[in-house]
Amino acid sequence: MKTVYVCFCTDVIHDGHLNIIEHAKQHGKVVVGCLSDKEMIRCTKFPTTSEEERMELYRSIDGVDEVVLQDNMLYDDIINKLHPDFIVHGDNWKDGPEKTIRTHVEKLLAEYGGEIIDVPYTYNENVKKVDDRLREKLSMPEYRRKRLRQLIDMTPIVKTMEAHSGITGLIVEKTVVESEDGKLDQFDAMWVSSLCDSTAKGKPDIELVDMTSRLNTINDIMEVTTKPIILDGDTGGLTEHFVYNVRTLERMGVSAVIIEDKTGLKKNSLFGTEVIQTQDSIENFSAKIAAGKKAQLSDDFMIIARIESLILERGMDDALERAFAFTAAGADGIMIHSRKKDPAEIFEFCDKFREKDKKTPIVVVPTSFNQVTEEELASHGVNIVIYANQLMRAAFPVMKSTAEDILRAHRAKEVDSRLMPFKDIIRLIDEI
Ligand code: SPV
Ligand code: MG
Repeated sequence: MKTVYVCFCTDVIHDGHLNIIEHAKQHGKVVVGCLSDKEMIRCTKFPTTSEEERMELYRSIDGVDEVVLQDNMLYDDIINKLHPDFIVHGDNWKDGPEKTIRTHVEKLLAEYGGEIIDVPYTYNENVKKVDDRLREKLSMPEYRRKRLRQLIDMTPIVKTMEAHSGITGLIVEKTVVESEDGKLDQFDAMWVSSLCDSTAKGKPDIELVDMTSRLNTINDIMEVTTKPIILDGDTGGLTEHFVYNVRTLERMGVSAVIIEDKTGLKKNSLFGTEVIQTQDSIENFSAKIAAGKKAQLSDDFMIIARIESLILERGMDDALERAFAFTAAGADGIMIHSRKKDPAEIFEFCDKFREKDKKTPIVVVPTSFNQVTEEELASHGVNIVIYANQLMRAAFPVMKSTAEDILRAHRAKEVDSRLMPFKDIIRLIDEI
């Protein structure tokens, strides 16, 4: 009896999956692999059911003889263990990002004479409906909100990219690449930066763009994406206002708000001591955190305390004292910021914090110490890395030079080669 292997990475079974099993059955004993959470997050959609529930679901399909866990999206573990004679997959993996996985599998099978069977992908109304439903489910507040905490537990480091509009949200949502280890990779979460949200509106980053406007930006992003959102909440404003905003944010499905321990007119941290900035007292800021936590209704929402001691050159001891005080006041995480060119002080903070606190998530924003890798940060106990402004900063110079070149040429032909083709825009934006 030959062994036929099929990998599933879905929470819902539709006609397409059943069709694959039908094909697989004809070639021998059918073993279905359930792609592990960790790998599913990196290459496809976020799971809305547990590994155990998915395995149970696959076991219930007629024609499935055995279900195993697959812990490597490239199939190495499965191929080494099972030596399947055939691997059956929808032929959609012949193109697009998944092509790299198919090439890898083909190479592994060739070593012992195994074969790939590509089954024509099932495109019909039912399959589309199931896929759409799953996407919609992921965008619902209760799913989106808890996803950040789930990611902290499931991934070595939560890779977060800034989004300040629907279109930048779509880029964070949909960008998938083949990474160095040959696997696919994508961003886990989105940061709605005060700097980028303000800049997109042509305004300075001084809490001038009010919460109503920030909520509109979040809503634009939420309309077209499913990934979790971390809001840059500036100072959190007055405690009396912050408590209302916490309720609004959690109701919308935002996963976390990060508030910084500054008071008075807030200026961007990257100015450091070049401008006047006042740090809040430990007592006041702790009281703001505690009030926010008391107001919160769901268990999932996170209030993360951002410490500005290193930015304002108040020293490591002050940063650590604040970190422990804010955690004691109820903060669900600590963001430590620095504008040094190298990450030494960030590493020192993380190491010292982790000596006493092994669990509270640490967030960092490597804008100025940008040589640091995600792996290095994770090895110092960092849980969330935020690329806080790169999409905005990438777009601006190109838009400016395009405007200048059209002005100079008195026509648009000269800039055409650098523009995105219309059909790519259509592909990026889904139609219902
Ligand atoms: C932001 O993105 O608005 C931030 C991070 O607050 S920083 O600009 O580095 O202060
Ligand atoms: Mg900010």
